[in-house]
Amino acid sequence: MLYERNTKRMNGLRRAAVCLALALVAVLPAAAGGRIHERTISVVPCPETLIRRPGRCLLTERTSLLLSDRSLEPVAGYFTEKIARSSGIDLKERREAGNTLALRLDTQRGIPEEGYELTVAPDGIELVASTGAGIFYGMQTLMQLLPAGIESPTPVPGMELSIPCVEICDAPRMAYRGVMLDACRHFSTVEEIEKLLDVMAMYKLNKFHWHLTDDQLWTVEIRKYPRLTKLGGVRTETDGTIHRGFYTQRDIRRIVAYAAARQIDVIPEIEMPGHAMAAITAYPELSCRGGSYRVRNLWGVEQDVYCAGRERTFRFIEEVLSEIVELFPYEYVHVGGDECPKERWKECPLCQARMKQEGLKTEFELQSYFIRRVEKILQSKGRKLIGWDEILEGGLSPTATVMSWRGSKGGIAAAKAGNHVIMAPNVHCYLDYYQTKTPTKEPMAIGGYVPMRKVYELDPYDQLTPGERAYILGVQGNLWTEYIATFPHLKHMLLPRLAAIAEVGWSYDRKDFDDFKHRMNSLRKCYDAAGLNYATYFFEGKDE
Ligand code: TNX
Repeated sequence: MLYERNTKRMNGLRRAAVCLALALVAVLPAAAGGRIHERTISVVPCPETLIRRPGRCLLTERTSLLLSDRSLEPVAGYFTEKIARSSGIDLKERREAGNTLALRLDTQRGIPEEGYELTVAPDGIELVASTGAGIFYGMQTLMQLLPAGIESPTPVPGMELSIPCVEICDAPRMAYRGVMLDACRHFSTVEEIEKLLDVMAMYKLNKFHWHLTDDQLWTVEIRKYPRLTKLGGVRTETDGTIHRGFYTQRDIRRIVAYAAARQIDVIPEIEMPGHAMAAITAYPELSCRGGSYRVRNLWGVEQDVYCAGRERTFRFIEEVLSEIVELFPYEYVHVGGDECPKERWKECPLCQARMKQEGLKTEFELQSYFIRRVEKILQSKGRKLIGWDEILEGGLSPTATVMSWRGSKGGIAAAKAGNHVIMAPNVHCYLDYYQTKTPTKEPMAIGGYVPMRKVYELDPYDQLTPGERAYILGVQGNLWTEYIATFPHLKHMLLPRLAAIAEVGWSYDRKDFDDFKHRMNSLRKCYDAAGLNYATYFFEGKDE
């Protein structure tokens, strides 16, 4: 049954006025020395405006679910299943005497693409957005207004679905809010990745960057090159044990669909020209020297890389990317580009001949030639290229998107040059780094020190003019897995720091660490209810 209540159409101007009025009401206590948000209501990432209204709304078996549009059924289903699982309350589309939960698409109202307006009143809840994504995010907010038990995978006896009355106007500041997972150093199963996507969705993160190939493993099935996973998908560790794993194309499709149901795009990363040892082990003819290789079983980088002089290399890359773009129906493909040693190229007659022929003066320019050629391949398939900030060296293509990891310098330079940028500086965004000043009391990590506050302090717009800021697409947390061998450990590294990444991306201009801390303290109960492993340092004040 569709939603038929005769609601007033609100144009963009009127919406702006409502949001402004809400903002004024919400900000007033802050100006008087109070907090922007009422202490009892904790939403992360922080909404644009939130005001508390008197009273509460109770969802019960008699609550009618009203949808303005059939296209909202999958989004509604996602949440009704979740509500049913923990509370036993099965929200249905029906008309009885009870209150309502109304989800409405309205493209006339000027609500930004991922934004929403949520009104909780005693007689019902109204959620309006211009897209399904907006409805999804509004529902995620609603989940955080419910008791934490809503996150429980099993029924919570006697849980009342009571929600404080509020009016919320919300939209993200940044379009790209991501997490990267390295599947190569330690492999994650499909089920584990699905759990990661669930957590991302909770925080309105919308890009899953999947690091699928590296020196230590090739983890994506490519039909044309079966040895990539047969030989490149397995390594013998230094102690003789075997580490293996790869995703079949079916697995990939499953993850892509699972992510799509959570409004998450999946960005595959196929590393080149370095970090390619697993591929070269499978197909040594792609290297400068040929011969026989082994998938690397130490961390750090390998000297052998793809040969930039052979046409065979580019044919291989084109054929691999053809299958990749079929699997990942999104705008971007990440091609790595980081940490490529140039030693082999210096000694390789074919690479040197290529440099001469193309008029390239240094091996850095050869790397740039490599990436530009690959970018053309992607463009011919209608896709855009993302690379780590090393792609700046030797000359950056004007159309490439830079992911800044060696601090923010590369990203700042790229934005000033008019390139799009994703900020993932290691000093703020490396979730494989330690979380406290006493690493000996933490599980072993790669090094570094990135406590919650440090993540939260990331300023993706640092040193940029208002015009240059437009080139910053957003932010990303990176989970490299050299020292993360199990899924509980992975969650320990991810949570709660992921929440800080989300708040930087979604709520950039209203960040307030003390307020965030308070909200996180109350949302911690959601982790407990969901049975999620997380690091407790931040909650115990041990991370600063
Ligand atoms: C650098 S970040 C790397 C990765 C490592 C990571 C460890 C980047 C583009 N390259 O290969 O796993 O450091 O923190």
